[in-house]
Amino acid sequence: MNISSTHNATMAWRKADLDHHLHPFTDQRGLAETGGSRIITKAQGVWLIDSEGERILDGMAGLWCVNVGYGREDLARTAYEQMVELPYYNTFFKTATPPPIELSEKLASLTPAGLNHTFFANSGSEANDSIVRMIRRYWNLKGQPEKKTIISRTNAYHGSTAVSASLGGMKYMHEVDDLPLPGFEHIQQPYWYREGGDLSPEDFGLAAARALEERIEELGAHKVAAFIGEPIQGAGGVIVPPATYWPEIQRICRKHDVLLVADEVICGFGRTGHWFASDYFEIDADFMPVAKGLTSGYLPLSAAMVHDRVAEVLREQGGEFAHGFTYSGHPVSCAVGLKNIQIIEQEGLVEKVRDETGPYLQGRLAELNDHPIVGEVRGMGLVAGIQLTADKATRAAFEKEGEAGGLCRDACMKNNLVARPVGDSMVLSPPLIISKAEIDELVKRLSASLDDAAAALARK
Ligand code: PXG
Repeated sequence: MNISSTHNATMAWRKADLDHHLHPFTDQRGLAETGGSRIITKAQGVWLIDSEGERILDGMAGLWCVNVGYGREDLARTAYEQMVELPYYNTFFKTATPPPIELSEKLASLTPAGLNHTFFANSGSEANDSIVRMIRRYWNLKGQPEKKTIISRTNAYHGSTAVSASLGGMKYMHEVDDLPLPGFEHIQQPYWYREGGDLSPEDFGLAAARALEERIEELGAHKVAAFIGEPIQGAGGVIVPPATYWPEIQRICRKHDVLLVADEVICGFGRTGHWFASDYFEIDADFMPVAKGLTSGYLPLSAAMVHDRVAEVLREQGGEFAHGFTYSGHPVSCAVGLKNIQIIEQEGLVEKVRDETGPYLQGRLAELNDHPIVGEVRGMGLVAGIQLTADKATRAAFEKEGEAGGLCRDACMKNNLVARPVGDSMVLSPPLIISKAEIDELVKRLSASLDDAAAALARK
């Protein structure tokens, strides 16, 4: 196609998109007013290509998911071959197909000790909905039907269905349709930079964890079913809890007989330089939802991992668990998941992130600490948050929350870098195959975008 015909195609797609396509998490009128969507047509490695032929560095791996990078023909071949062999069969009525069986066996060996049972779904939200149903079922079977409340944190993200958004602690999501549903409570998040005040990070980590114990005691432990948390909050702004946080949460859950859910939808499959962040934080979870990096986003698939101690009750005493989806254990998604894990293993991507590219990215980003509007760089492996601040000494927020992040995002877009603002933090989560040279390019573009954002703020 020549330049004008590619441009005409872009305009036609944009118009049809605006006329007919309702986007997730999007102000549709605002989208129209700013000229419509950027149309991504191709991708290779860490690079996206749009319908105008621009090359964009994807610092977010799609939505935190394309761990093995774009353009993997072996994943496409696996999907093709499985579709030809057996495109679909269900796992409901005493049948199974080989891919979900093999993938569940593989996941049992990869995930932390005891998480040996998999329930498949299609998204992180569905995995979390399924876990809520299993938690409620578990306590019913244990003869404690009053134990139903689930405690989460403010600014947590666990999905977008009515139940998973209730688990989440995003106020602006709750405001959409009067969530959370009854039975979901939220405590403080372990966000030292914004909420730690004068406490050291370690003391604040303990205090934030003890908010769980206080809430359990307020509600009565006999009413509290479970606690859910992302080991590192992703969509909330890449919030890495102080080292004191998770051991204390673990202690409190065990003491009060409260089940623990570690939401690894973002952290899983090498993102932090470990197979799971639970390995690093030594979280001994009863449930662990995974999605995203499970297939590197090539096909939708999620898994609710269930610990032996819970599965035993559900399996031995439960009878039929009346829950499931048409596509639970979809053979094509599961075959792609297996192949994706094989790629991560064969290419040593987890070790590469842990020993090479993770420390390299974190080190290069730490240089941005000197930037006038950067308050803190935090992260682990290939996930990072760059906290913007109006005052480095007092850690003060900008007057208009989100303005600095928005300006920085716009500058990143102009500089052909995908980085996401969360309030006034910029977050990054590039594909795990990113090279050191590409990390240099990413940091160069981000640094230029921070300059642009600081200049725009100064003009205001
Ligand atoms: N748990 C966590 C920790 C997540 O990050 C979900 C569950 C839900 O997964 P599904 O597959 O239902 O989307 C997520 C998803 C963002 C963004 O902009 C983050 C997510 C999804 C969409 C956008 O940061 N996380």
